[in-house]
Amino acid sequence: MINILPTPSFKIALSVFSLTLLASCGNDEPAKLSEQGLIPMPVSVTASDSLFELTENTDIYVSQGSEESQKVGQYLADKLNPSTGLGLEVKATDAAPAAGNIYLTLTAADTTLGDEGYELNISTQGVTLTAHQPAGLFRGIQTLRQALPADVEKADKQSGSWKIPTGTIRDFPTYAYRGAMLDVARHFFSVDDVKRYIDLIAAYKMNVLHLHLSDDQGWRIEIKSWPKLTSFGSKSEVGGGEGGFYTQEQYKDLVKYALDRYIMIVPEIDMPGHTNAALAAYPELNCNEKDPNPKPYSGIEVGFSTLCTSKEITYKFVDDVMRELAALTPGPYLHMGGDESHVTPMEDYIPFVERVQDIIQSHGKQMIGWDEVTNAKLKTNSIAQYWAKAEYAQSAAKQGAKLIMSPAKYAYLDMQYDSTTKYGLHWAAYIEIDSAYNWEPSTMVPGVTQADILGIEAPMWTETIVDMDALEYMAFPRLLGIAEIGWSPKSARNWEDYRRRLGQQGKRMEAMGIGYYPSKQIEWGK
Ligand code: TNX
Repeated sequence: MINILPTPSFKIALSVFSLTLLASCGNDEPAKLSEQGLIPMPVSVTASDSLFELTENTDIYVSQGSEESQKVGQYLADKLNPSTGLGLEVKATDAAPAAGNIYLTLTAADTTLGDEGYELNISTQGVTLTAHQPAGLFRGIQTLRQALPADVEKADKQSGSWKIPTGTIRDFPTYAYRGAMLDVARHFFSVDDVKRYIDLIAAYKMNVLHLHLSDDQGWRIEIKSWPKLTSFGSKSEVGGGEGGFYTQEQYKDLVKYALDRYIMIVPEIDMPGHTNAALAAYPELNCNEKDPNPKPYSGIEVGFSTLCTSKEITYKFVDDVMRELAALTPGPYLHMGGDESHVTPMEDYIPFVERVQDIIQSHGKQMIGWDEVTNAKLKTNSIAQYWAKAEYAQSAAKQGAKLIMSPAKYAYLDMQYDSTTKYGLHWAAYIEIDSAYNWEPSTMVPGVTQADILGIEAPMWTETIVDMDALEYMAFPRLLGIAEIGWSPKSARNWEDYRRRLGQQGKRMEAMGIGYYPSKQIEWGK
């Protein structure tokens, strides 16, 4: 429920406010907390009419003994210090600090906040952020960033004052799984690129990065027991570029970087289709080793390759790959793709998926697969990722397996905005800002209810996306809408209000250096 309560002193406050506006210089005076343009929209915002200002005396206090809270405090300091130049320090404390500070504290008592919920109290005396878990503190500091002037996101020192409107926000997510997917197989993205994407999705409270690590065009993760996957299979990509891969050390670094931001990485190895890179590296994985003997592929057709499902060596391969991936993955999920296996007969596809599911479980993980895997018998802890076919989503729900909702027509970030967009595809739809926002996971497919849905995900396929500029242009601003669909209650979402808030986010994205698509549907704030 959204709770925006004007106080009786609203009118007086408003006139004081307008006077201050006239007198201000540097950063604009902030709007009320309820008018800040927060995305995702919190569960409840109660605005009062004062301001709290960060000064040179402000520090960030965190509860003594919580190393994780300390790290969250440091993340906040690292975001605020470059632009404000205020030199906020992170200090441990066993009691609420004196007035004028920011206080991050955990409460054992308030379990209703869940793992990621938080309560943010901003008064003239300071800021108190309370959560049940450190992840909640991390989500809460993203809201605090958005309550500050947009210039706070800039990388170098800005002039102006750092005022935050007062009030209380109580907030927690609707869906447990709120993801972005990045295809690093069609075009390879470096460790630093992926880290930037992680920071950007973290700012909008997403908690999953799904990495599509293999496809026809390249294999991107070192597998020690099958070294040619990378020594041979990583050296290609769409358009003939040199490709690339992550060593296991680099991958572990990414996993840790994401975890420090309370984001889980879900690794995907696509099979039995989308496997040309593996088949070219290891001809024995083809049914007929010699004819055809696949070559590295740099086109964008799909559906022509398959692992040989009738050979035992295929399952040895899958077992080795999944074992090594499981060892690199602290989270519960391994994604086995399973999409568009057009040259695998259905009578071979079904037992293959079921056997891969067993292999994944034998390594202590749960399987995720694209919606076609519902042709097989799914375990109830397996997850189907809906992208195209309603009957597959219905089959998952009937089988008791949960769903991740990624409807291509609304959630695919590689779809063009309109026919003039310089990157992207349009096989599913042209997706303007309103269509990326105006869909509701729990009513999308008849027979699939909120209880069947683990969460949502916005995939970025990269056939036409060659670098970070293209990626950011396609992801932003649509990703903010998808993040809101995953986080905010259905009752708090409405296009006109979102449109206004997104307009305000424009200068914030600019300050973060995001080259977003300046859609004409939005009035972008100056
Ligand atoms: C379909 S969505 C695919 C991908 C392509 C994408 C391009 C899905 C599970 N498979 O292989 O990259 O379309 O939009």
